[in-house]
Amino acid sequence: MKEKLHNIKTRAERDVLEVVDSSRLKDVQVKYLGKKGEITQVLRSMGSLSKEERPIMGNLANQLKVEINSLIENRKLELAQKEKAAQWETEKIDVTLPGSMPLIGQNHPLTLVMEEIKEIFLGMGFTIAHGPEIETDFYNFEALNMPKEHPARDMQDSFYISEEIVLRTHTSPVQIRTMEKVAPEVPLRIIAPGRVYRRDDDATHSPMFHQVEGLAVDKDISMGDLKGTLLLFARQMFGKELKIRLRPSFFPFTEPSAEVDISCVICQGKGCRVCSHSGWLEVLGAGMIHPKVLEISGYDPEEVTGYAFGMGVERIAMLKYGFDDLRLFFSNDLRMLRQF
Ligand code: 2NL
Repeated sequence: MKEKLHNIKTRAERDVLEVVDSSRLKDVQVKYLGKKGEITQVLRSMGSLSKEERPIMGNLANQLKVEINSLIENRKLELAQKEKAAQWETEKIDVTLPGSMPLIGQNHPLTLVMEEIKEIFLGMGFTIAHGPEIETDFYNFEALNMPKEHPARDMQDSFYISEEIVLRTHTSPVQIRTMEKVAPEVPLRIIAPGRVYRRDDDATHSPMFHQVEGLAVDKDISMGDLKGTLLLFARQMFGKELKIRLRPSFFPFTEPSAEVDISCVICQGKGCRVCSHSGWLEVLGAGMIHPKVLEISGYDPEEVTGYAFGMGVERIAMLKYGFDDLRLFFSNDLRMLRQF
């Protein structure tokens, strides 16, 4: 039996050393120390020994059991270390590699221009007014002196939700709503920036675009106040030396009405391709608020007067940044957006 134990010891030592994967150590443990393992069987067969031999062999077998157990435990630690080292090798991080830059967003050029326009008018004492983008026929057309069959409605072909509900075609309804709220109090000076919608789609028209309208209502507001305000605006927006001119025009909601030009920002009025060799660029529409519009908004046109103006933000941004196609603003092209 002594020999048998010796033989078990030799094989167990070899088996433990041959294991290279810690999950296989369990097999060795079962083979020698398990319920049906070799040592267990030896211990069970003690019955066949003499009284004198039994404790000696029992002792030797138990000792061997402890030895094999510690062989397995040591091997287990050794393999765990090796496996950890191998894992470190494959998952090694090179801390000297350059990091990956997080994508940092920036304002859209239209947002920048919109902010700039707002800042200029805030600086002149205007406040900012907002209103719904889905409007009633009354606020979008009727209150602006454009009754149902008025031909001016054709120029603002609209998106109708129902017969009485439209996507606003300008931000004028915001101004009507504000006047209704404030009237008959004066002075009133507001701008109404925001998205507007028209059934148009080509290189210079988008079905959604941005407008800033503005108005002032007070006793004795004149066309001179309008011209002075717009000159200050144009000079802050495009340059100190710039000139403006007003040409007669027509809008149903202003009387008299004017188109407002600025001297060409490209050629300073000498004439170039951008201004079609005229020296002037059209940037705004404006006029004195029609008495009917004042009246429907709650003001007495005998007591107060007012001017109003409107501009397309895309048009201003195209001139400021030299864009030739308005669709660039809405195509989400990072090559363009990253330049701002
Ligand atoms: C343009 C022309 C304009 C107005 C807008 C306005 C608003 C009220 C009363 C009277 Cl509540 N007028 N707005 C007046 C003249 C011109 O816009 O070319 N916009 C892009």
